[in-house]
Amino acid sequence: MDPIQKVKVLQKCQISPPPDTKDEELTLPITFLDIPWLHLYKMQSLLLYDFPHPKTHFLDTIIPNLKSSLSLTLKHYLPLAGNLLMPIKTGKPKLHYSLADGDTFPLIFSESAQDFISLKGHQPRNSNDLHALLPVMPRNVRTTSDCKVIPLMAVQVTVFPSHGIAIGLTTHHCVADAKSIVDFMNAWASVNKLGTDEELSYTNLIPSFDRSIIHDPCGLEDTFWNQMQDVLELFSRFGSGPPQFNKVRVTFVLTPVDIQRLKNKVLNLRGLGQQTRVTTFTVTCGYVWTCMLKSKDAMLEEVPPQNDENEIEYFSFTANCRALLRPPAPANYFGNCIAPCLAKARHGELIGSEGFLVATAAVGEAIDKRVNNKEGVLADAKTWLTESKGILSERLLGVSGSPRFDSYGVDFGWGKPEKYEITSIDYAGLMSLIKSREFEGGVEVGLSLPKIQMNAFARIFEEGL
Ligand code: H5L
Repeated sequence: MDPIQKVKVLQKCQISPPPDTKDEELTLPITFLDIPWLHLYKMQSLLLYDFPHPKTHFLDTIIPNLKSSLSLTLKHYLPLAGNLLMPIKTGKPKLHYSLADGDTFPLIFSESAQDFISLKGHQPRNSNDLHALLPVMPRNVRTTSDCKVIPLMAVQVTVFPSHGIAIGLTTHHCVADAKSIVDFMNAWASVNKLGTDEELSYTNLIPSFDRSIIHDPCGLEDTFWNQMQDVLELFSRFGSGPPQFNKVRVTFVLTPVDIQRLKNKVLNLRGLGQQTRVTTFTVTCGYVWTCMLKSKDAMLEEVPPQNDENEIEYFSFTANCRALLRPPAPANYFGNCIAPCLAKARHGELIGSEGFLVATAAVGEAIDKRVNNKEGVLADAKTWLTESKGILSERLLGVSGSPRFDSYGVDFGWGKPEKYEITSIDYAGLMSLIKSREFEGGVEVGLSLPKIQMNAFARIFEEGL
């Protein structure tokens, strides 16, 4: 496999909110909903745009516009210019922005000679090729006498002269979930396109940082702190450490027709009176989960051991719980407001003739348990983390992203992105799931797998549709 491609760095900038920003300082406590994500410091995504202009246009117009629009957007998204303050001995971590401390947002501009047309495609691509387009965020910016100062976000904008622009983000998950990050990108893009932040207030893209709406009457904060050690290894895998290279990435598109076909299959397979949640999300996840397990088995040179059939396989994802809290959090709540969900079933059942039904039903049950809990979404929150204790990562597939968010709406004035990739799926057993660029009601599934397994997966996936 080739090494990571190189880019030429053109400029390294530090962007500050504009001088007329009202707050010179902002501190936000870490809530219990942030705690599970405190160790995922390398969430990464990439937006690719067609840009049929020479490099001079990028240098003279695009760079100055992106700098001033980012500054104007940070006025509303101050925590992203700040840091996570992680106490070394005692005390609680917090998010903190301070003008006096000189807090700024890192923005890098670079140039690449890679083949842009190939990078933006769906076909198998070397996973290494995308990583040069993502900013490396230092683990700590500095250490003070009592805490580590940990950066929260960095952006790299790369020009492919006469072909394209890539915007790569590296984000610490403790500051925001996917909904908040997609809102921020839509806000920045809107300010860049229109040259003003005045329109933001009409679009629900002005974030709310009000932590008082996250009630914790049952002491979940203490519970989560105590339980985190037990699941640290598993949770940290999904966005820390080095990416596992020697992989290929492929995007699989499910059109509304494919999705309807999958829904019909479940409806035909399930018994009369059997209640299975049949939605785009459940059938897509159920289908990819079973194809993934079959592709793993297809790579085994020998017949798997008998008891493999009885091993429990797990499928993890999250539910947006803004509307589910009592009282609900606003849709523009900026931070983490997601609840982990875990589906499980026996290996033998999942790869059997009714495996797709079993998988879809298990995903649906995990949603019902959390989202439709009559006692409220937080009713069983004490078990959210311990549910995952002891799970082997080889038996776990997770989801990053969501088709509910407008990833392809991020228009900086150059049209909608040609491609949106969640690149952090290279770190662990993850699939990405976003709404389709081309098909209203369709989805894009991103996978990063060793080449032999990807070939097996692609064959099984196509045959089963
Ligand atoms: N639009 C359209 N239809 C809707 C909508 C909507 N907004 N809402 C409900 N519906 C209708 C549809 O008819 C649905 O049916 P169908 O899908 O078949 O058309 C139906 O209602 C059911 O939808 P539902 O949402 O109630 O149920 P689902 O589809 O079974 O989904 C689930 C359940 C719990 C998953 C869903 O409700 C949900 O919460 N989704 C959001 C999950 C979420 O927030 N995920 C993100 C986690 S954080 C970075 C790189 C990566 C990341 C971060 C970075 C990644 C972070 C994360 O992944 O750089 O910083």
